[in-house]
Amino acid sequence: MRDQNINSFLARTRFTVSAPDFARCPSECGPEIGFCGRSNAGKSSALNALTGQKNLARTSKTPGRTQLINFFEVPKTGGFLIDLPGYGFAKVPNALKRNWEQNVSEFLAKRRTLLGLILLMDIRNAMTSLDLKLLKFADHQEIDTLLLLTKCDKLSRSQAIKSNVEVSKKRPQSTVLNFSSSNKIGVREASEWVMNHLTN
Ligand SMILES: Nc1nc2c(ncn2[C@@H]2O[C@H](COP(=O)(O)OP(=O)(O)O)[C@@H](O)[C@H]2O)c(=O)[nH]1
Ligand SMILES: [Mg+2]
Repeated sequence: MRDQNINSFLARTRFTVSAPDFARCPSECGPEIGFCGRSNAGKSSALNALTGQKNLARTSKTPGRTQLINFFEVPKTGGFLIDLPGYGFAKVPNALKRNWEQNVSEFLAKRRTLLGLILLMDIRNAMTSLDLKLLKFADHQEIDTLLLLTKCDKLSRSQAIKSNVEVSKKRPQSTVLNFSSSNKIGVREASEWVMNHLTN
């Protein structure tokens, strides 16, 4: 698919519904790509950058708030982007943390239409134990994974490349991209990955 086509599909993405837990998710009706990562990793910003929309997903400077599973439809592909609740925010009460693990692991295990998972990690703090746990879980469910090393604009080019090489070595089974929503780095490649999974 050509770049222009990819952008025009993703630009039409629109919010459909939020679910508080797995049981209340809409019925499975098309290929889905999940977005997950620690709170503040840049998930909402990435969703906005990939769809070329400023306010599709709310970006926030106070992390840990979104505990809902948000569905976004990509018209004409029959597919969906799914914003999963963020994790690892220190100030979140333990009960809520357990609730997160329950929701996300249940989603990965049971959602049959989930074909791909995009894990967003701050390039300066990638592959924490929670990230690894999630990736193992995705491997086990045979869900394809794309790792976005976000905010790469915060590092020099050579430092960013070095981080990418380190993560790639640990995760040969994943696609690993350096990414910056602010500088639009990696947006084209990530969009391609999304559209390939939604349309193949
Ligand atoms: N420098 C820089 N900051 C970013 C980038 N992406 C997100 N941020 C900032 O990181 C914070 C968290 O972003 P957000 O998208 O809300 O993260 P989320 O909690 O994972 O959804 C916000 O202050 C953003 O402005 C990026 O590519 N570069
Ligand atoms: Mg967010």
